[in-house]
Amino acid sequence: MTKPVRVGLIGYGFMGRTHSNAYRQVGKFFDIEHTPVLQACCARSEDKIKDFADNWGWESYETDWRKLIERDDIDLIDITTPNNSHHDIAIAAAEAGKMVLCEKPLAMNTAEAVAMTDAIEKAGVANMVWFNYRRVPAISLAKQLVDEKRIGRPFHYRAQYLQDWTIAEDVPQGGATLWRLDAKVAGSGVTGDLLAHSIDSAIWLNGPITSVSAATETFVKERVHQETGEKTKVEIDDACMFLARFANGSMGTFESSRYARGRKNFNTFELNGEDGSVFFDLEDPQILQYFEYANPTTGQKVEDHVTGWRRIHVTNFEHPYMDHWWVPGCTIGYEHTFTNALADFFQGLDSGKPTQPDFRAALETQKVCDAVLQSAKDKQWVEIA
Ligand code: SOE
Repeated sequence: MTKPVRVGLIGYGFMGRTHSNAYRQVGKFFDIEHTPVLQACCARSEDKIKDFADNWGWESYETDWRKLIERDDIDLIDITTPNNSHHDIAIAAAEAGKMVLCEKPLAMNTAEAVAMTDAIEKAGVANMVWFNYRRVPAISLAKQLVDEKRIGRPFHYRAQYLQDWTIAEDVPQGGATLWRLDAKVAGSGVTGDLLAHSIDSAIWLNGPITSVSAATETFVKERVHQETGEKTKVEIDDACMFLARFANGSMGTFESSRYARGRKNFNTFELNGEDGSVFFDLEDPQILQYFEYANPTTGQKVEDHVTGWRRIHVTNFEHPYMDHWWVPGCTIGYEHTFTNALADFFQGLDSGKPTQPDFRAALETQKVCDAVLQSAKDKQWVEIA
């Protein structure tokens, strides 16, 4: 029997579109009891949100998120607005007893993330944070290989997240589209925006991070602010590199920049263990590279003239999520990671086994982000509590 979940989506930008698409697709591709109803969307600009609602098939719209939360025909609030609004919206939604989904990073900082997690847990409402890359089938397969103990004792974790869209000095900060460059709205630069993804994947694949040592740089010191038209100091990190120690004894390196010419959304990681390694690159998203040194069933070590890295084309029915899409060999893309995430969320409601990452998991990522920024400021290692 179908159980409708009436969704109220806040925000109509890039993420508003990816989520709307996922709500439209999920019930068609996944066998789920709880299915979304596109009940209402919300943004301050009436013209924009009306067009958005028409385009994506939302049944109604609001221009004040508090009104949306007050509506008794809404079961779930989905937050896709800029980072400085996540805290207030999430807490109000939880207190109103709504389920809450929130875009990453969870909050502007750890203090906010703690308050949000407390409110969510006190209300006991279903929740999830949209770290969508976990739902790339090749990344989920990497997690499966780790869980199957094919990697063995881990030694190294290496992540890069590179883009190049802020190199030009005349890119303004602030405003509707470029809020990611405004620290007052975004909280931080690449650390919260890009490394949060890398940290979430790292914790998922390799366990908790216990300490970090970081350096950040802001290459363009002043930019015109879109709202005031005035040149003001840029307070975000344009690039960030950090060393990490994991609780399992392995070491990590993380690098992120929006000044890596030619790199548009280059999100990679490699995990090296005693028995094997995995490597992933979002610019080659269907492929998981795997080096097998020890046979997982016999335990036999293999290194001979035909041993080498395998490029596993993650498009078979045996691979995570793929049996829900097309036929073997037919690829899926970026937008499907959001649909896969939503399917996991609704399956969690169906089974009563909550899905991950929830607010508490995202709080751990937030703590690492804050420790990274603190370390860069103090020029010393920072432990994560
Ligand atoms: C930044 O350019 C951005 O849009 C991030 O905000 C997203 O989280 C990332 O997945 C793609 O890049």
